[in-house]
Amino acid sequence: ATYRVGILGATGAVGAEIRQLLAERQFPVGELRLLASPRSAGQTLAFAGESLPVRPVSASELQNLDIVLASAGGSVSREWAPVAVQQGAVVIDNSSAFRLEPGVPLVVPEVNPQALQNHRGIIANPNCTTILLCVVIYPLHQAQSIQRVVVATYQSASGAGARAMQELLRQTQQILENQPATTEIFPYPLAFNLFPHNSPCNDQGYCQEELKMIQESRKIMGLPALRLTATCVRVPVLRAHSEAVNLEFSQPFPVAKAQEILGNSPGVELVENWQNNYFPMPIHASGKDAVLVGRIRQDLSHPCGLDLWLCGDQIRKGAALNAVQIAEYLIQKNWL
Ligand code: 2RA
Repeated sequence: ATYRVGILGATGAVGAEIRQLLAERQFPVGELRLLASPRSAGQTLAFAGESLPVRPVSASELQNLDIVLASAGGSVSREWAPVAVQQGAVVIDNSSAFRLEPGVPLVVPEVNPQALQNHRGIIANPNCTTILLCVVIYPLHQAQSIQRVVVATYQSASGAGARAMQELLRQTQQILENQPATTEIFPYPLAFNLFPHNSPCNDQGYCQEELKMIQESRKIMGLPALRLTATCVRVPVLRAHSEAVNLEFSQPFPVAKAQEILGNSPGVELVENWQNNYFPMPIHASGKDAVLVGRIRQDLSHPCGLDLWLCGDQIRKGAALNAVQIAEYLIQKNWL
C-alpha cells in the first residue's frame, strides 16, 4: 500500500528534513503534497526525482490525504489540523498546539508507541528537548523508577528555525569582522554568547520551554507526579541540542548497569571514553538518528544519583525523524 502524504510547513527546516527522511527511509509515499502558509508558498521542491510546487494551505488542498506532517507553527496547526482531520487525514503535529490536550497522544515511538492506538486524528510530536531527554531516561526508568530529574539544556539555534541558524552564522561573521552583531530572530546576540531560553516566563520564573519539558515528559512517560526541573539555555551551536541530566532513584543505580542499558536502548548511541575524555558532541550528533549519551557517572552528592550528558540532532530526532517514525508505526500497526 502507498499513502497520500502532506507536509504542512514544507519550506521550513523541519519540513525539509521530513521530505528528506521520507525519501531516505523509503516511506510508502503514493502522492506527496507540499503545503505552506501563503507567505511561504510558491517555490518548487524536489522529491523522488520530481519538482513539486509548494502550495498555500487551504481546505481543498487538505482533501484526499492520508497523513499530514505539520511543522508550520502553532497558529497554522490550530487552524488547519482539525480541517485535515475532518477530511479524513491523520495529522502528526510538531507544534505545541495540541500536545497537552487529553485525547491527543504525545508520542516518542521508543517510549510510548501504544498511546497511538487511541488517536482521534491528531497526534502531537513532543518538543525537541523533551524527545531527546525521554529517549534516554525512559530505559533507565524501566529498570528502576526515577524519583527526580534535574536537566540543563544547551539548545542549538535551529530550534528557532532556519533563519535563526542563518542569524548565528551572520553574527559570527560580523564579530570576526569587528562589526556589531545584529539581531532579528533572537533578542540578543548568540554568537560567542549564550542566554536563557527567551520563551515567555510565568510568575514562578519558569519559561515556556522549561514548562514543556516538565509537562510533556510527565505525559509521555505516564508519570503525572514526576519531579522534574529544567533550565533551558540557547547556545551558539547550529543544529544539535545538548542536555546535562541528573537523575535521582530510590536505590543506587550502578554506572555499569546504566551504560549497559543505554548501550542497548533503541534510538540511543553510547559515546563514553573516560580515558580519552571523548563524549557526545553536537558536531557528531548532527545529521544522526540516534541520541548520543555519555559522561554517565555516580552523583557524588547523592548515593542514589546518576549524572549523564546527551546530544541529539534537534531537526532530525528532535522533530522530523520522530514524526516520520510515528507515521511508520501507525502504518505498521494499521492504526491510521
Ligand atoms: C526551541 N524547542 O529550541 C524549541 C522550539 N523548537 O526553541
